[in-house]
Amino acid sequence: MRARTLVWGVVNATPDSFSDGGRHLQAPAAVEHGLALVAQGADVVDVGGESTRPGATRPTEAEELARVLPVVAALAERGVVVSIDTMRAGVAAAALEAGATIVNDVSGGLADPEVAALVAASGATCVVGHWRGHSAGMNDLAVYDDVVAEVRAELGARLAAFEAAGARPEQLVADPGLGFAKRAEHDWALLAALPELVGSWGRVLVGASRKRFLGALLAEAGGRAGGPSSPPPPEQRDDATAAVTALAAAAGAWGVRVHAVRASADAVRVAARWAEAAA
Ligand code: PMM
Repeated sequence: MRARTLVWGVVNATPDSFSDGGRHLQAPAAVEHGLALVAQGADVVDVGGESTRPGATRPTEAEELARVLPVVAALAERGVVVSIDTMRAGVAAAALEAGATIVNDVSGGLADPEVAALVAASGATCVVGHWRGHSAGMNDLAVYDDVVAEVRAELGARLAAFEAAGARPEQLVADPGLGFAKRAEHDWALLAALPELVGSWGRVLVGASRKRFLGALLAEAGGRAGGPSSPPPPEQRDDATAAVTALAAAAGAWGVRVHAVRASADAVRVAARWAEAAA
């Protein structure tokens, strides 16, 4: 039987995160939020200190470390499986030292080439994302003739670079990078190709939670009775996110990364039971 899709809960330890408005800026509040996500069914808690919101400016490495390390250490201490969401090898190394066991690099090692060597040396699981450039300019890079073919080729090259640096294929998880240098039509095309991506890479993580393409969908005229005519705010995109989770799980996703855990935790269990009955 295929393993159940894992649910990653997001803890954004950033002052400018679009999705939680910086409510978890203080380490104790972020830790409490992470523990609450585990209680709601998260298998992994993903801690990040750099907002990747389109147009966001980057924190210094020292700022990023100060935001994430206390949160990573406290959650790991409580037995939580912690992932560090960072594009910096220095931050990833310190987080692994503090008890994280997974590195989540949305840039797939492009922002900092040292990440691949660190992953190889540490043996940690690593999410390798498809990415074309930092948030400040990424919308200009959302140009594709065939988004699925280009993401497959570009992300395939990043996975190969990790292996060339010494990482074992079993350590790596591929992520198509929804919203990273992608417009809504690109995100939908990649989701539609998920079975094919899973066929190629085995372990695929999907990060659709609260993203712009879901806001745009919900704002479409006739999208839903009584629905909004402009994109609803991020925290009103959680039902649509849970729908993506169910479909991603049915398509064989290894994991989903979400802000609101409970509905997705239920959705992956429904999908697993459904698959079991169909087997
Ligand atoms: N998206 C964001 C941040 N980290 N990590 C992975 N692996 N995949 C994603 O799609 C992803 C990510 C941006 O969303 P947020 O600011 O709401 O956390």
